[in-house]
Amino acid sequence: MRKDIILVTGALGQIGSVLVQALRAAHGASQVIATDLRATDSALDGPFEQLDILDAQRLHDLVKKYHVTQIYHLAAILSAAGEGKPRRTWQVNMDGLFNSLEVAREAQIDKIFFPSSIAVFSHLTPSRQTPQYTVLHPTTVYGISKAAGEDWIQYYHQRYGMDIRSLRYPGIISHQSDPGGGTTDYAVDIFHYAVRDINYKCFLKADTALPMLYMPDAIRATLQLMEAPTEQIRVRTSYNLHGMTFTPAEIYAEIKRHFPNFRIDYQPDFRQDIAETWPASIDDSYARRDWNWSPAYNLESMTQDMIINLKKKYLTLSES
Ligand code: NAD
Ligand code: AKB
Repeated sequence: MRKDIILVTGALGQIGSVLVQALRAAHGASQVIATDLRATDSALDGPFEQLDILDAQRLHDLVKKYHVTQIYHLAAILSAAGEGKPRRTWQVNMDGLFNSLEVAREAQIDKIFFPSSIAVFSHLTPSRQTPQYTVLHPTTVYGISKAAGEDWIQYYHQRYGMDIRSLRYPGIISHQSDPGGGTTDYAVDIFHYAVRDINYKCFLKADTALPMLYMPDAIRATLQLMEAPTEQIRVRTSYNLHGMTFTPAEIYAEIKRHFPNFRIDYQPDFRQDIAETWPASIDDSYARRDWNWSPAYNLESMTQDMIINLKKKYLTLSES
């Protein structure tokens, strides 16, 4: 069996920066090639290459140079940022996916990971316990690109026999990295305000319930999916994935247990309209059944862990 050499696109983003560390811990630092449109000035513990995912030739050259065997294609423009630049978002999200799929086909890459999102759903989708197979009709350019991407990866699997695996991530909450322009970003931002003792202006209404997942669970789900035997992967579009559901009022109440003086006020903007088209909770029974998915964190344990880690982070920053 050949040794895995993994190329990650969008590796400096909220998920990529944590996923690269996890992949390096599992496979060895030199086996994981981090790439991103942005250059990095931080000291990485392994190879990094600047890559615009729209540059198919450079992607091809990097795959050849490093003898890449797996691609984690994370580069994308997210829901809120995407509404400000719909054509660019379509181009990056769709052409970027095609470039990854085509290079993988030519180079006979073993496995590809493509993250989808709860953004594929809409106001026409059942909002509670949203089923795996249901009506989609997304309303953001980001959601449209992810829904189309899910169909394309299934097409490449059926037509070319390629092993492409995917998760519909909910909003991801992390202390290690900042979110990059999504509708669920408030659930990370709120912690940064709370630990610094600053009041928070929330861009969603108090009662807007959304599905969320804590980063350690997101990383574990991703690695578990990618390591599962091929015959266990029965969803070839994208697996529903769920961690927890809460509203801004509920996360505020949970944070207030740690910071009794913390204040929030609600100033909904265009992201409220996006959030209202997304489900409140997700039925992830296919993931549970096929590759034993089960989240470890709930609202209470995630909040506690976020606060411990962000307090440490700000303390270190203030000391440096
Ligand atoms: P992010 O916005 O934090 O990071 C995306 C990265 O892609 C950035 O580092 C950016 O520089 C890079 N990028 C943008 N355009 C590029 C281009 N042309 N070429 C190469 N790189 C480019 O996003 P994230 O939160 O880390 O999300 C990673 C993936 O997971 C995305 O595909 C996203 O749709 C998906 N996802 C994320 C969430 C979430 O809550 N974070 C939820 C669902 C799905
Ligand atoms: C966003 O809000 O755009 C992302 C997502 C759920 O895909 N966090």
